[in-house]
Amino acid sequence: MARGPVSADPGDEQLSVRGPAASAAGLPAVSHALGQAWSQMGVRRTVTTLRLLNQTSGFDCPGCAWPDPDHERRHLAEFCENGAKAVAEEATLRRLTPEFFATHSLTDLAGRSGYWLGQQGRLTEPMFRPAGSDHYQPIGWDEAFGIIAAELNGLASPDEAAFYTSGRTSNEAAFAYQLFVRAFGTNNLPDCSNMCHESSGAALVETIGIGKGSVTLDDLETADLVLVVGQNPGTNHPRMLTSLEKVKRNGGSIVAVNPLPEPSLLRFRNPQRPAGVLGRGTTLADQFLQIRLNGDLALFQAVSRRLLDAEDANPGTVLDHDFLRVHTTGFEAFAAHLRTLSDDEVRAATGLTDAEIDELTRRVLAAERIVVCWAMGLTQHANSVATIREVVNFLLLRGNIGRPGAGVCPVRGHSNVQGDRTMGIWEKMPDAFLDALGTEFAFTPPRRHGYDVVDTIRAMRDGRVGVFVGMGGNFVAAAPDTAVSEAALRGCRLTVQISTKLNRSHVVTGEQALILPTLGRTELDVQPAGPQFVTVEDSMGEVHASRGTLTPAGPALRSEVAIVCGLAAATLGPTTPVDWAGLAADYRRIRGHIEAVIPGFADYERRVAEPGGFRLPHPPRDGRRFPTPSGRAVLTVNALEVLRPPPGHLLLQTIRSHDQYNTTIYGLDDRYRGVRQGRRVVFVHADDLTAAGLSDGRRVDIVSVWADGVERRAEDFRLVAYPTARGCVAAYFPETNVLVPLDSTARRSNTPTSKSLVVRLEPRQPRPAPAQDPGAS
Ligand SMILES: Nc1nc2c(c(=O)[nH]1)N[C@H]1C(S)=C(S)[C@@H](COP(=O)(O)OP(=O)(O)OC[C@H]3O[C@@H](n4cnc5c(=O)[nH]c(N)nc54)[C@H](O)[C@@H]3O)O[C@H]1N2
Ligand SMILES: Nc1nc2c(c(=O)[nH]1)N[C@H]1C(S)=C(S)[C@@H](COP(=O)(O)OP(=O)(O)OC[C@H]3O[C@@H](n4cnc5c(=O)[nH]c(N)nc54)[C@H](O)[C@@H]3O)O[C@H]1N2
Ligand SMILES: [Mo]
Repeated sequence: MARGPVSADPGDEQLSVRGPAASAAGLPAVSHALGQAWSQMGVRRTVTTLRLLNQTSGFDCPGCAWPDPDHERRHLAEFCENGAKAVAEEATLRRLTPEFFATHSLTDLAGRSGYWLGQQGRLTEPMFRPAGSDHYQPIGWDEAFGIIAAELNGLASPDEAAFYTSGRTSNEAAFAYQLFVRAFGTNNLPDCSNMCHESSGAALVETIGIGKGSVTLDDLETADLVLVVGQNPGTNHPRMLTSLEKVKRNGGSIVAVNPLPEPSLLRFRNPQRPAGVLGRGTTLADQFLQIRLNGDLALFQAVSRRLLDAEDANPGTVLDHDFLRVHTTGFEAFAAHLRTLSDDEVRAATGLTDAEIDELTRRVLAAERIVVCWAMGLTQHANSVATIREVVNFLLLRGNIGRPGAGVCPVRGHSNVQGDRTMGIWEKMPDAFLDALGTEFAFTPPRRHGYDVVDTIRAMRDGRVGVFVGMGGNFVAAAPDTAVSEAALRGCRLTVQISTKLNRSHVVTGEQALILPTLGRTELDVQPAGPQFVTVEDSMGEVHASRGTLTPAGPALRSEVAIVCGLAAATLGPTTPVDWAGLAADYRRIRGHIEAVIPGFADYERRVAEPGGFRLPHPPRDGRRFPTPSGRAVLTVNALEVLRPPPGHLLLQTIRSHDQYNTTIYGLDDRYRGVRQGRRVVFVHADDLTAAGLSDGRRVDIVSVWADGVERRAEDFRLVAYPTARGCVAAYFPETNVLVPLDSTARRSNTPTSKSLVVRLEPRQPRPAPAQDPGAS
């Protein structure tokens, strides 16, 4: 039997720490995954559900966007511990009914932790919070759509509404959603990508002409050298470890670049193989570069500089001159700039020794084929776009883009975040897309760029946006500057959340608020034309079908597609040129429109029916064609800036624990980093603790300082002495989002700089002894 929901909100009285693990996965991962699944779903449902995960006839894992191996190579159990947790979270047997909202006021709920909110179970009925009320009450679907339609149509301009998307939304729902928003008249389509891989997209479009990664799973697994930079795959993309293990077995080597010695990167025990469950496992990283936060631009410049020097010493042996001549521009300026690189600045930025960088260079010179993988460690800094351009420079020098076994591999987060972009979820889609959309549906899409996440918060704060709709996600908890973001949302006239589970964004609301409960990936989706499937695109541009099989969490739930179409029909009224009811009745019609509007989807219905689906075109990968203005890949010149926190300050990165999915907290442990039963910890190098006169176990406030002069404070964290890079500390988000200034964003991509905040640690006064029981005297 499944346990009931958590009743009390746990504190961290049980918190214990014991340092990083020696390896990742193995038997503890298997038992941990099953334990979590059983407690949410019971034994029978666990077995039937997990059997269908990532199989060609089942549903796509709602966890990360890591691709599935092809049809023939798929294991019977193609899932990982954290995928199982993501499924259990959705397929839980716990239910949240209208009675729950009658019992718990909004004031009560706003005092609960995100963990507690999520543990209450699946949302089952549409709920409405009328203006002035402290409770949600049940409401019918039509009435709910009517309220939203009236508010939207009452705005002075369509640009006074914003429509957020998180990256789990299917292609079909995302396409219908952006069509509705544009037919309504705005491009205000912020999405989680604005806080995630936006920097990757910006840098890659500029340099190689397309914002997506250029490698397939085969390329990765057959590379001679894989750099895993700013990424913690053991927790966030566990199935990637299987591919990294194959790299090793194929004779390749792996270099991890990270301020933290993430156990999974160092040693992996594959739970899909008997030897991995019980044995010592595979050593993954051949070299671990413990870089300082934000040191990567300097590192890539230093290696590229060494490649230029090696070429000078032995002309014609190091660079791929043919490739550079035929396929790139900008080499001369790039090379001239690197000749001025200062070794002292490189050392200061990276914290690495010359010998370490020399060793990496030797590995690079010995490798015919190189792949660079990265995630949030590269994308959430002020200069992230420049850093990723520098990664591209490094790869271009030896022709490592657009041939087998080589390329760029930005590892995406949410399972369909890449597909949502392909479908048009972006505040600044190119004209070609808008033209095609307008032609297909006989209307004129708005051209003015919309608001991204940060601009949406600014607009809500300043009263320029009054209606907020969230298609999934947890906007207010994921966003930076919690105090500012919460006030911004509370200032809206109406906030709407289309979601599966309760979270902070349902309890920090506008004057009026709606909860529209939706089906998840795992659930059967039956529409008038019969059972439906949806499609998703993984991190490597492969599109495939996902079919839910479980009975929906409640009879009132609607699919995301049905909700969007209902909302659109109510808002746009009889003049809309789109047959919304028809689209919701049969998703093949939506796919027909996608095929007409978006390149690469020809013969969609047939190709997606093939086991494993199909791959979208990628000109650099497919034929070394670079769709930039010049038709060539672009080498760029990027300034090296070294972050030097003032005396007494450190750099803070905000990261994920092993027991969370972004703002969804599965549990209170971070097994690989040795933390149990608590999340308010800050990892600090022992020497930094000593230098500051602090010690392991002390409680501190983390205070961030920034150009706006505002001091932001996250209260009461336990210091943990940890082998992180000197001067670089780490703590979990979303608790630390209070520290991220709204206006501190990456240049060009506007992504919050949540991996390099300047902070100081202020000791708290020891807690006073508990007051005497007044009844005792
Ligand atoms: N189980 C689980 N899976 C997930 C998620 C989840 O929360 N839970 N989230 C999903 C999403 S949306 C995303 S975007 C991905 C996130 O996947 P990751 O990017 O792996 O997630 P983070 O926890 O942010 O980890 C960032 C890593 O980069 C390192 N790092 C930080 N700053 C720097 C730097 O300046 N340089 C270098 N070289 N390294 C740095 C950190 O030490 C850490 O190892 O995972 C996806 N998958
Ligand atoms: N400080 C700091 N902040 C960060 C980050 C960081 O590293 N540091 N990372 C950023 C990143 S990379 C990202 S991607 C964002 C994540 O931002 P979001 O995507 O907004 O947040 P999630 O926590 O993934 O959203 C979880 C919620 O989605 C809903 N949900 C789950 N499944 C479904 C579904 O199938 N359909 C619908 N409609 N709803 C569903 C549930 O209600 C659940 O509570 O956070 C960003 N914020
Ligand atoms: Mo993400």
